[in-house]
Amino acid sequence: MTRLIASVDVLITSPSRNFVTLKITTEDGIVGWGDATLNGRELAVAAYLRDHLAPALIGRDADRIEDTWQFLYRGAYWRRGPVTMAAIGAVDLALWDIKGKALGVPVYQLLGGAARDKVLTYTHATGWDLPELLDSIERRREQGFRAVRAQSGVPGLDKVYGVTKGAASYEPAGRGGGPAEEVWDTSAYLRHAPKVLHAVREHVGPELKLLHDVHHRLTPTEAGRLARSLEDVDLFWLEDVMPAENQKLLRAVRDQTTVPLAIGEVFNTIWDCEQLLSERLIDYIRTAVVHAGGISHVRKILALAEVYQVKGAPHGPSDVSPVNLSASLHVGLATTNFGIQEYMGYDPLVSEVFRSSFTFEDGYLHPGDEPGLGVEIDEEAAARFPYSPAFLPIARDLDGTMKDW
Ligand code: GCO
Ligand code: MG
Repeated sequence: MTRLIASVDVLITSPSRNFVTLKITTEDGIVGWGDATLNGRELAVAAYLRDHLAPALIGRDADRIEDTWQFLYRGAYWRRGPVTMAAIGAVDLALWDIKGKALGVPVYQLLGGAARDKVLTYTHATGWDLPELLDSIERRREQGFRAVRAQSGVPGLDKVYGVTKGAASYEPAGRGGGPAEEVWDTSAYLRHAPKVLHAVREHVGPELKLLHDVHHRLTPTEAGRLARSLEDVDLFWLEDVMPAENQKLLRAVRDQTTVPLAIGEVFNTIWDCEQLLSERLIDYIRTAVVHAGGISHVRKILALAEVYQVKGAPHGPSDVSPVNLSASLHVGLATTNFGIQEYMGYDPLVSEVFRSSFTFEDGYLHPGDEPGLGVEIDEEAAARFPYSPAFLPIARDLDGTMKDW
């Protein structure tokens, strides 16, 4: 029996921020949804899907997920890279959604069934100064979170990526015609961050899991120093201490500290992760499901990670859509070496467009038991929120040199 793909459509909608969504419809009327959002480069993925993949997908058998993945990956010849892999990931998600709906089961059942009852999650807490940060952490705890990523401002700097001043809500990409510029001072950060994280641990007590994201900014020497100064804080992880592509240099950090390290949100294939996993330079691999070729490919990354006792902890900020979050939760529920899922919640406008069946309770998420991925898109609502260009910021050193942000 074959279930042929009848149409492939790309929706771009902006309920509070831009999302690209793929819709695949089969000849027997099943609709599968995929997320294709790549923050700040949305239209590149939309064009890749619309102009290059859609024509080749029509008439193919929607049930052949693995074959379609290989067809798109190997067939492109120009492989890897975030745009290609997000586009393939979107198709993969939509096909898993279709298969679940066709069989009447949630996707996690197709992945071997639940390997745990619920998926541990962490969220973000930010504050420009310590009182604001502690306040933000308390609010997260009251919401039920058991794990919190803590980020603060740095004295002397005007802005720090991911840290909001006052009550402003978090949104990394700014609307407008180009990126906002931030000035960065590594010395000031290295003087300040350990004090803040020690004070946070003292305030919250031993139970709460604390995470911190360095966002690629340090050299191995600086990263080693920071990690050593944080040994007593008992971090759940220290994330992206260095630019993620400098893999062999991570050994220098690893040899100096027992703080668990997490890396990989900018990776998109198993080949990007291979050295970090096989040399066990990290404890958590952060590839987002959609950005790393979808469920089919991320399962392979996690299988490789399992060999080295590394856990999956997919990137899941509010700049990937509920379709991706849901896919991540199906993988999380069904994969033994899954550690934690990032979850920042969504602006209320997002739920006008994306009707999701995942649930949050007491610090854990569950994808729900709807057939497929469990997220439906209201296309009329989506049309009310047109795309508007947005850019991720850039950072410069005090002397004006471009810096990893
Ligand atoms: C995280 C990330 C995000 C990314 C953002 C880029 O750990 O959640 O570092 O804040 O920077 O998703 O679009
Ligand atoms: Mg990060």
